[in-house]
Amino acid sequence: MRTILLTIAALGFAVSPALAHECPLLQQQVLAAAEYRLDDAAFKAKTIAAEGDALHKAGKHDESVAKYDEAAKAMGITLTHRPK
Ligand SMILES: [Cu+2]
Repeated sequence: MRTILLTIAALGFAVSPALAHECPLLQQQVLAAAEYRLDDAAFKAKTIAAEGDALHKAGKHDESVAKYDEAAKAMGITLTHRPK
């Protein structure tokens, strides 16, 4: 049983990057940076990040990543992308 679970876990790791892309990681970074900021830039970034989340859920991951970069730029931060 343990071996089966480990195999499933290993398969999940192998497959998930292609499926999930890095959008959730980028969203985390944007929201963490915006969390305690009340300025317009952070508000704008959260709005753009919400659009990015919608694109991610629609399966448009490249467009989603671009949105998160736009959100980060609005706040003057740089996101750490996962190496390709
Ligand atoms: Cu995505």
